Amino acid sequence: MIHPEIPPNQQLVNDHRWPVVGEKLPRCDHDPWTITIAGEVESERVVPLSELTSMPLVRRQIDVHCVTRWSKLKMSFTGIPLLDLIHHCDSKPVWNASARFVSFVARSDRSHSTSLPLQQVIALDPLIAVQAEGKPMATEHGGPVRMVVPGKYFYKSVKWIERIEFLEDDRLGYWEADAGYHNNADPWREERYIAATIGKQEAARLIEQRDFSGRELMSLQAGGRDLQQLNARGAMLRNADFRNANLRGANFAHANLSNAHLHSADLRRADFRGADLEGADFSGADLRAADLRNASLFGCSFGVIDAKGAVTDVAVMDAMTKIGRDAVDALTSEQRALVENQRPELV
Ligand SMILES: Nc1nc2c(c(=O)[nH]1)N[C@H]1C(S)=C(S)[C@@H](COP(=O)(O)O)O[C@H]1N2
Ligand SMILES: [Mo]
Repeated sequence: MIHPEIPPNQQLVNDHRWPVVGEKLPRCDHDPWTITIAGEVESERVVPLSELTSMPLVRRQIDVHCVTRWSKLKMSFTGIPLLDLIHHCDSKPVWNASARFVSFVARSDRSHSTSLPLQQVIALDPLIAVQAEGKPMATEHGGPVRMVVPGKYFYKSVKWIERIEFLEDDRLGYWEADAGYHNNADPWREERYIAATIGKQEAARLIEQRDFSGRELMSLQAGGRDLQQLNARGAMLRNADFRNANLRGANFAHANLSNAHLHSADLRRADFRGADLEGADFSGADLRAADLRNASLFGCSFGVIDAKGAVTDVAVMDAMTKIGRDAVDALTSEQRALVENQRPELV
């Protein structure tokens, strides 16, 4: 269904589900949790979590939109508005005139981070959240304390926040620098990814050779191509375009096809075992005898459902199509029904 409050090409996740995306745990560290306000500020401040939670807490309803096409509307988060925290001691802002960006850094093994322009921080008024849906934030969702930034794809909301740094120049975050995620991340403008990582000529050569294994090919344009028996094992093909392509017998095992466009592709006997298919579009595709075991399917589409609920372009499956039961449960109820009607083998 299309809802006016859902940004383009997002779908609502089933009621009680909240997918875990990205890192699952904070860094193992026994020091008491603190949040450091640093960088272009008058003086660095280290705020213990206990001090933070003794400040007045607010409860807000915030719509969550993940770049892999799932949304959860009106989630209830409780915490301290970041702007309150940074005005906490003195009444004037703590940052220096030179500050133009804010970097949010996690207490995690890869020191995961993301950033926002200071003006957007002021406009969006992010929450430093300690509870979700009235319960303490679960560890895998960023507990004890995470950022929740309204109005952006959820990758701008860092889990396990421990450092908030004011910067003169932007410092790209983990997904933005390494995975080609769009730095502005506005879901209403579908700012998901930056452009392809390789040029047209190199793409043409790889398509000719039909070997993408292990390569980084984000946003590759391969619509309508003959790629029968393609070897794309372990390839990074986020946001790749394979619409109407012939991919019979292709090997996509362990590939990353999140948000890939596979509309009307011929995927008979294709191997997607262990692939990341979050947000991929399979509507109109031929998935007979395809193997999707151990693939993750959050936000996947297997048919087009219009505003009135009418269904078109349903992907074709048969009794030889293999697909994980858990993965099917993660689909929206409408998408799940489309899959179940095709009677694939649920394993
Ligand atoms: N520390 C940390 N924060 C993170 C990530 C991550 O990998 N590490 N992933 C981001 C992404 S892409 C999303 S969609 C959300 C997911 O939050 P959730 O797992 O609570 O749904 O966290 C964001 N914050
Ligand atoms: Mo995400």
